[in-house]
Amino acid sequence: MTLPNPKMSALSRRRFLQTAAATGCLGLAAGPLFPRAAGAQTPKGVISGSHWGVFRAEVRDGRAVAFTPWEGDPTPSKQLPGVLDSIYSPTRIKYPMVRRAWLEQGPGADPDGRGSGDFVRVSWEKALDLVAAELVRVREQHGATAIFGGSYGWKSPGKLHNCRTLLRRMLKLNGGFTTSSGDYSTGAAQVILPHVVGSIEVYEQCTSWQNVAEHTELMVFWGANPLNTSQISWQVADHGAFPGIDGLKQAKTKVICIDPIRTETCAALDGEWLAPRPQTDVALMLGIAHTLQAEGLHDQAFLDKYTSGFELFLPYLTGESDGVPKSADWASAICGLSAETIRDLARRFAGNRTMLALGYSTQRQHHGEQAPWMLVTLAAMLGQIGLPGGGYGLSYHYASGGAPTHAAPVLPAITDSPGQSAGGGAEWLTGSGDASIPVSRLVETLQNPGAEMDFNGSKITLPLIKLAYWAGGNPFSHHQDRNEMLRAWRNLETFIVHDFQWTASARHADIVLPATTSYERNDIEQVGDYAMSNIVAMKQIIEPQHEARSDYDIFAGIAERWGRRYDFTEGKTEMEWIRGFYEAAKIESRARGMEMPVFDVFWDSNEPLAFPLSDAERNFVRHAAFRADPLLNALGTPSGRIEIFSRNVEKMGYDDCPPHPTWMEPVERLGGPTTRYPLHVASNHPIHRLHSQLCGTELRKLYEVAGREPCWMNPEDAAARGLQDGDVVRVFNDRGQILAGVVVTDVIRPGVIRISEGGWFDPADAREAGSLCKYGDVNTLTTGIATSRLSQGNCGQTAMAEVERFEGAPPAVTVFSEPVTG
Ligand SMILES: Nc1nc2c(c(=O)[nH]1)N[C@H]1C(S)=C(S)[C@@H](COP(=O)(O)OP(=O)(O)OC[C@H]3O[C@@H](n4cnc5c(=O)[nH]c(N)nc54)[C@H](O)[C@@H]3O)O[C@H]1N2
Ligand SMILES: Nc1nc2c(c(=O)[nH]1)N[C@H]1C(S)=C(S)[C@@H](COP(=O)(O)OP(=O)(O)OC[C@H]3O[C@@H](n4cnc5c(=O)[nH]c(N)nc54)[C@H](O)[C@@H]3O)O[C@H]1N2
Ligand SMILES: [Mo]
Repeated sequence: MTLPNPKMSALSRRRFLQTAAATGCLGLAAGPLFPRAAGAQTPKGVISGSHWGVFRAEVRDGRAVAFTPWEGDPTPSKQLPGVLDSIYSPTRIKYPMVRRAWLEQGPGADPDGRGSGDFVRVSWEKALDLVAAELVRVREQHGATAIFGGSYGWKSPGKLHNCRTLLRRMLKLNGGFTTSSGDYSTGAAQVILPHVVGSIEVYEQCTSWQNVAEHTELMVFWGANPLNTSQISWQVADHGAFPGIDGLKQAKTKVICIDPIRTETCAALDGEWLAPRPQTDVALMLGIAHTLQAEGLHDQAFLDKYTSGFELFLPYLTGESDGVPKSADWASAICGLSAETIRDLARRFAGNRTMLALGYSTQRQHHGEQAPWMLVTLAAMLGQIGLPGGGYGLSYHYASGGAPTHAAPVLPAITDSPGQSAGGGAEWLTGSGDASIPVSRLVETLQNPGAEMDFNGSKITLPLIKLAYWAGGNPFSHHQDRNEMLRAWRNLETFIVHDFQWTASARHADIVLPATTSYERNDIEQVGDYAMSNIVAMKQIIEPQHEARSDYDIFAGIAERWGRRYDFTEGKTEMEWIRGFYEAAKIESRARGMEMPVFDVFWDSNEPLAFPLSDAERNFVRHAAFRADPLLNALGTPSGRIEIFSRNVEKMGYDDCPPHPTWMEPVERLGGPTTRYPLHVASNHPIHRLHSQLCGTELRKLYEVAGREPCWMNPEDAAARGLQDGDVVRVFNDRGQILAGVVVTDVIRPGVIRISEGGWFDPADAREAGSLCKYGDVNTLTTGIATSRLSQGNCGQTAMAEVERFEGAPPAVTVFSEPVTG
């Protein structure tokens, strides 16, 4: 079965089994699971949920007027007002639209004209006829794999209206599609870490925040900023990381932040700020490891008992194998921290109970496999993995990892295999012989159909793609090297997009279908990707706006044109699906001694349904079981241990991913030997957005500078270019050029600028790849190369550029209004 939630379902299922066992033993009582006492006054508003958390919506005259955070949310996201605004923003797509050239001349017509905004409004009947017929045409002419249905992205949560799953469900009825594997978040880490620790690790539960507050003496946030990135979750956010951070503050835990930016987390915890050159973390880690070994501070007993291959890594560390000792002095020359600082870090890591909390940016870079591998190696040398408050955690910054897991059942979800949920699907529906590519390699695929690509020990033949279909993602935001992408996109005959916003992807589509927001339909979801604290009704708040339809209805309409509507819907209504998911969870729950209320009581209560938390979970320690018994609880690696040297990776023979953690120069970096541009571009995750989501809302007023995306600069770099706060600048390199607005600040390291990912791509001339982006899409500057042949991940954090004042009157930003339509 394809798991509907690529990020969390593996975790949820495994953790469920563990918590089920734990609470079963404790015999947690059944009983009323609603937090509010009977008779207490219920706050006003319809309960619903989103990536930003649970909230109540007030509606006046059919219009949503306020989203108020749920009282159970410890730290509501400041982005919530933008979520409300997104329903009514001027960027809302109102009607089905077709690009004029495509409509008049057919698929593939004038591909350079994509993005110039010449759309024709059509009826829903016409739009669905066109899509249904085009999918059949492409399948018949080129085979089903010529349809790309990867559709990666941060679609809204909800067990039913999962537009990515629904898209695949529909495409399967047409005989299949090419899909994608992995994600843009942890593309490198999730492929290398199974070789190292036997699981993807990046989405696994961390040692609980409470345990950390109690036991950790030194907390290291290494390229991790939970106070920003925990605002959102893949499911409905619980925001459990915020009380977690508070706990550290109260415990007065010593904090070190290794980051080119003095982050919110660093400021709030009064952390010590160390700012090495970006993309040099592996060298820094090696310098620390070398010091540990040279000074006998490493834990040989731990290495002997729990790891394999340290003796094969050691000659590299000492320089015996290549003549280059990876000493603190060596590391210092690369990363820019002093050798004394590096040695001091080694001594402090070893002398304290230390937790290494790594974010994802250090692996979203060229050779991004190495940083997580080396961090695990460093933690293994420190010997604290599996001890309270020690070791490493790879999701303290993501979706509130570290917030303990409640004894909740797993809510089932709609699957991409029609018929399956009704009890076993027909084999021809599921076995469609689909092709699959690593998620960030679509541009390469469009340019090189038939070519072979290495991927994690196997060879993939890149399929010929003629049609791409996206629902719930924004590739013209998330993919790197925008101009190369524009050129590759010309090989597509048809690009279809569902969205509710006129994103750059919608603007570059041939057929645009207006989707509802979550707030215009009913759904159900779990609260907290890790916490699983509640099940919440995501209730419909208002009627669909303009002509918007839910993705579900759109796909059902397409299937209907093939005479397959019933196969898609299984004859169920929206509420029947939701009720079915709930009932299944109720049965699972009962098996664990908990009685959930009947569905109608839950739905009508207008309250999230809370689940209990055991003391064992509250005190969860990652890898404690492995430490207690490494034979019984062996890791899923060939040796059952932490693999500092991997025979499997060795067998693959990739020159860009050797069999032990290794420092390799990225294609470009600050201070790099062959790098042409002087400034590193940090494309952090935005403070006031979820990627590109909400960029079209009033929240932009909080951060835009002269109407553009902000570009943070150190005073030194600004002065060297005669720039001041508020200046409009051109940021450029060989790949592209964008406008941005200067923010001079000393919270950023000299030599680094920050332009957050997700700014809407707004080309001055859409017909010309390479033209100026007027608003500030940072992916116009980043490199599209892969991390390595092992994982083929994206390198969103690999970019060098120059900044200069923009002379003359800057062109008006046009991306935040509807395109010109006929
Ligand atoms: N340079 C650089 N690039 C990066 C990153 C970086 O750090 N640096 N980060 C990467 C990462 S980690 C990620 S996850 C990606 C994110 O990339 P995306 O997930 O593609 O970005 P979003 O802006 O969240 O796009 C989601 C889109 O889905 C739409 N949507 C939401 N709900 C629905 C729905 O119910 N139906 C339909 N039809 N549409 C819906 C939204 O309006 C929005 O346009 O970006 C990646 N790109
Ligand atoms: N507000 C908000 N929260 C989000 C998201 C969002 O769009 N907005 N997106 C969500 C998603 S999908 C994901 S995958 C996660 C992403 O989570 P991350 O990938 O961890 O987030 P980033 O902001 O890319 O980077 C985290 C920190 O790494 C630092 N950094 C950048 N390059 C380097 C480097 O080379 N070395 C070191 N040591 N530090 C470096 C940055 O300055 C930043 O403070 O966030 C999630 N949370
Ligand atoms: Mo992500």
